[in-house]
Amino acid sequence: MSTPSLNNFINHINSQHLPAILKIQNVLLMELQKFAHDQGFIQIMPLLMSPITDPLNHDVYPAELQYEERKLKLTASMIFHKQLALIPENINKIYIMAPNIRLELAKKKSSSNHLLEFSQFDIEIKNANMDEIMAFIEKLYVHIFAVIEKECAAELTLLGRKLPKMKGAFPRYSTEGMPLTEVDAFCNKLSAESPVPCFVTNFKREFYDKEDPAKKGVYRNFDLVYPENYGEALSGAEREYEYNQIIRRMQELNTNLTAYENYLEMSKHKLIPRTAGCGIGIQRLLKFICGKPQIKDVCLFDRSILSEFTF
Ligand code: ASN
Repeated sequence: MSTPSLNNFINHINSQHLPAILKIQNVLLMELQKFAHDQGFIQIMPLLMSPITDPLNHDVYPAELQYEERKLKLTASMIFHKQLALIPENINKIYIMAPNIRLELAKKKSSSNHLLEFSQFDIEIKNANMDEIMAFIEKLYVHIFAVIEKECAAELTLLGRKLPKMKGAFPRYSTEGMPLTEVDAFCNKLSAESPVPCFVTNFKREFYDKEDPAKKGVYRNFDLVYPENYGEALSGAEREYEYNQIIRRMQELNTNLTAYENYLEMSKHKLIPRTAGCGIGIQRLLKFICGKPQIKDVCLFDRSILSEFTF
């Protein structure tokens, strides 16, 4: 072939490991949805554009479309739509297979765990607290790992992967009292040294993660960190839903309130329900299951940072 980029693509698409990864991905996607369905969750369709999307806790290049007179943002996460989807009576638990676009600054992020375009298995539960979400995750991981171990034994052998044991009751660590500058290093150390996934709680980040009403500066949110140096798996939280608190949190973070006009109006009229939820990075989970070093190794089409975008 004439270009290195095409050669790389052809080698990747013909690699022996790829069909095994795709088979595992297939079982993973089915089981995530089946598990949520069996627990009474309702599946919601994802959206790709909206006047508002997740402001994120880090800088990315803007991802917007112009449609007629309007500017619409490409979905960075379904966070606000998850809250709104829980407004109807009798809709209490939802999940979404949600594609997200995040145009990461190439200099700032390690490319081994970041994609510019990825998908989350996003869940949200009405009137839940973060302990209920963490308990759901523990059960989900135990289930997924058991099914994949059983149904994908041949593929795991081909990949040379022995799955770590998932027993649930993942250890929990709080960053309360820890200087902000030490939190990343703490999570990295856990990922390197813990034999099992760990929850880390209390991150200062986006305005929609709830601040503990009893302890200012402490947040009712969490990440799950994978062992074996696989890093961050997911993030989740109880959400802010009360108008005064949302405004205060937005102002603290210098958020431009104009874009959020409709959202703020809804909260002013007490129409945003109290919810908690999380989003699991699907490709990161697949990478961990398959024991691959780079996130692009588990993607049919490379969308990693510095991708050549061959196709
Ligand atoms: N999906 C995440 C959550 O539910 C938010 C995110 O992706 N930033 O908390």
